[in-house]
Amino acid sequence: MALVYLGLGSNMGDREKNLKEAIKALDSHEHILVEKVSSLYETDPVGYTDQDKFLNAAVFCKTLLTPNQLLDYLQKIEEDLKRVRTIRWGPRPIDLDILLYDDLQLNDEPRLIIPHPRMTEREFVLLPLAEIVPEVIHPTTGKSIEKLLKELREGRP
Ligand code: A4P
Ligand code: MG
Repeated sequence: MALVYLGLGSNMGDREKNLKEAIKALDSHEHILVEKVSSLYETDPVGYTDQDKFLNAAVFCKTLLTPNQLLDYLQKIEEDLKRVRTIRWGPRPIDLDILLYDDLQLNDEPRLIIPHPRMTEREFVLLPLAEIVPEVIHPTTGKSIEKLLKELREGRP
């Protein structure tokens, strides 16, 4: 089984419910086992800032799915939640990203890049992840999640 770390975000509708439904959908897959779920963190929007605050979380799972199969399933969950609640072109009710998949480094641009290319620059990713798995090593930098978070906060590379 592969050990995978996912980032979750929602800034539309009932954000807590969206995150919980996404986690329930993950756990309902016969080849995904949800092992740890972080707290939910309210965060200011990064990037396109003219939108509502996010709730972010991280999840540690074990899975028999390949990275591409896992991405397909995450996108199915996104679609299922979107179909119920999205306003066209508005913020999305759920964003599910594969942050890490074992110590795999994969660049199948643009469909799938692992580790997630922006994760080391984003506190809303590292903070929930550091809560559940501070010791896990980010394979591209060789640094632990805890160390990456500390460096980001101190403004170091
Ligand atoms: N894709 C490539 N690699 C991956 C991966 N490792 N995991 C592709 C998931 N998807 C991956 O994603 C666009 C495409 O990325 C997918 O079709 C997939 O094939 P998307 O979720 O449709 O679009 P997006 O969310 O706009 O892109 P992305 O890259 O997930 O956006 P970001 O950069 O993650 O930004 N501020 C706060 N506070 N909290 C947030 O959660 N999220 C974003 C989204 C911006 N600001 C935020 C937050
Ligand atoms: Mg995404």
